[in-house]
Amino acid sequence: MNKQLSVIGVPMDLGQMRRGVDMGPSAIRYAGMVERLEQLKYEIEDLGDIDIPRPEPNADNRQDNLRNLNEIAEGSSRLAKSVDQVIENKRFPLVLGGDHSIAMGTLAGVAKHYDNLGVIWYDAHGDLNTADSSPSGNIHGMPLAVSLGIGHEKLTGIHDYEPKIKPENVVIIGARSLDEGERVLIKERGIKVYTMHEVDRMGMTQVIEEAIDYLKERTDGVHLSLDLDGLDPSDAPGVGTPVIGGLSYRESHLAMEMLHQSGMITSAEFVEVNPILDEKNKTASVAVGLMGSLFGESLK
Ligand code: HAR
Ligand code: MN
Ligand code: MN
Ligand code: MN
Repeated sequence: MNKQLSVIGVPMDLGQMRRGVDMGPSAIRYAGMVERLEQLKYEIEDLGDIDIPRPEPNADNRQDNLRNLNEIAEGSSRLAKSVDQVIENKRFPLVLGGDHSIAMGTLAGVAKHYDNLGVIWYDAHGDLNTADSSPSGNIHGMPLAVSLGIGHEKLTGIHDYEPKIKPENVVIIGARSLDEGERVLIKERGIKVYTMHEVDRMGMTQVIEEAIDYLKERTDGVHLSLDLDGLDPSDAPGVGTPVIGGLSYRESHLAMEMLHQSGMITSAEFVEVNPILDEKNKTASVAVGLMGSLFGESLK
């Protein structure tokens, strides 16, 4: 793994309705991220936080069932530039959210450096909605669709190219809350999904082994987009849209260790940590624990 990490915070809360997720980057840093990774002999540069535009207070600010469209597009484009530069500098981008809408910007900055970027989407949700299929108008439920080139052009065109990724290069893990339009898209585009049903039947070991084999064949880099709500709310309570029946801390920890051993992860983001909804920074600490495993901590 690239031993030079650049950390980018993205205090974005415009992709959903609960305030507080903009403090996610601070909470993760406060939970000891830098110290944890320095122990693993990484050289870490913290680039601070991306400046996110603020909409007019109390305005509904919705166009075409897309809340805060312009502000999110602008914030994402700033993030994309920063991530792009990090990779240009031959460093590993580690992005801290913020709600999951930031993945549009992260992937925009990452994907142009690869012919076939793979994506592991670790999440309770598919994030495959469009303005038409979205039950909420919340853009954090859309970033995977947008990155596939499906959605409003102000979003699909972030960083001036599209699509960012191909459906056959995506693996979703932990899904247990999929909207009807998302199910249709998954079938139509042939996206590989391990729902909680498959994780329960096969076990995380086999799920990750298969995901690694699948992506190894077809990709030249893999981005990990880890939404903390992929974990069960008992392990990660500080998220805006918790769904019971999720992945345990232990399963997630194992998944991260196996991904480390595969050596295939080339960029990562940890999103949806909301310290206001959290219990004593537990979810941020879980995020840092998972980073420890992803970047090579072991017991021996
Ligand atoms: N699918 C629902 C929607 O589009 C809920 C999405 C919740 N999304 C996240 N990101 N927390 O995974 O509104
Ligand atoms: Mn570049
Ligand atoms: Mn998500
Ligand atoms: Mn989610």
